[in-house]
Amino acid sequence: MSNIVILTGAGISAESGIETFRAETGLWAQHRVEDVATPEGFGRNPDLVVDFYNARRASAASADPNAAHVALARLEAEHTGDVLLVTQNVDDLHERGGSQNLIHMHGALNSALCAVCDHRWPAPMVMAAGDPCPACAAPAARPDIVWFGEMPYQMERIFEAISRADIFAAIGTSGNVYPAAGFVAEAARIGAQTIEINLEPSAVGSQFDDALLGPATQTVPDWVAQILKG
Ligand code: BV8
Repeated sequence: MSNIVILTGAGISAESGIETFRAETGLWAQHRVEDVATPEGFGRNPDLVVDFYNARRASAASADPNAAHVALARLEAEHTGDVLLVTQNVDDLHERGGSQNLIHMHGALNSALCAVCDHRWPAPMVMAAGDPCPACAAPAARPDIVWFGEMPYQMERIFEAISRADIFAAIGTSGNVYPAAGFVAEAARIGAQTIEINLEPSAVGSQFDDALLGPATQTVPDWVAQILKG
């Protein structure tokens, strides 16, 4: 009975029509990271940042989970060992694809956060800078997103799961952003078998034992079927 930890990135949602970050036409080609994905950027121009996430919330709402999301939910449902899904993605396609044991380590578009009292509530489709917090009434609503320089969520729980992993898989992530890109090194250190599932090798591709190259809607169902066959 093997325990599995899976890390996903923007590539698993690409075939659902959601833009990735580092493709030529990707999100970071259209916006400066410093302006839309840092606390400093939010401080400088909260309207720009809130609008950036409003647009992404709308595109996620009009997208559907694809065969890769559904295959990971099947793995969680049918595999006899533990399956933990850690996503860097802020869309809700894993949930809508049926995954339950899931950590959004970089936050979620559907959640709002109070910058004053840390209260969280379901985000409206259109958030405005200065929206009042339902708990403390401060005009301090912000997207519940982990920006650069902020601590990703549930890191202890993630490292605890990696410490018990027999298999670590990274799917659709370019391996540019830390600490997520460092998970494979930790998995390898404790002796897990590591596999990278991507269109092409990532920045940390050389650290994986195995690779499955191709579009996630083909490679992920194949990989899940292989795991479930035992
Ligand atoms: C932190 C917000 C510290 C949400 C994002 C070393 C250690 C620790 C930190 C650092 C370090 N070195 C540098 C840092 C700082 C920084 C960092 O990593 N910088 C990088 C750029 C060098 N890290 C941080 O700031 C992190 N915080 O470390 O805090 C700390 C310590 C104490 C106290 C306080 C703080 C925070 C990182 C989170 C930042 N937030 N986004 C949002 O807007 O969405 S990052 C952003 O990039 C997204 O979250 C995204 O998920 C993430 C990674 O991108 P990918 O998902 O990989 O997407 P990408 O487009 O890059 O790649 C897509 C891949 O899919 C490609 O490989 C492609 O081939 C593949 N693909 C495409 N289509 C398909 C496909 N694969 C299969 N099928 C397809 N069809």
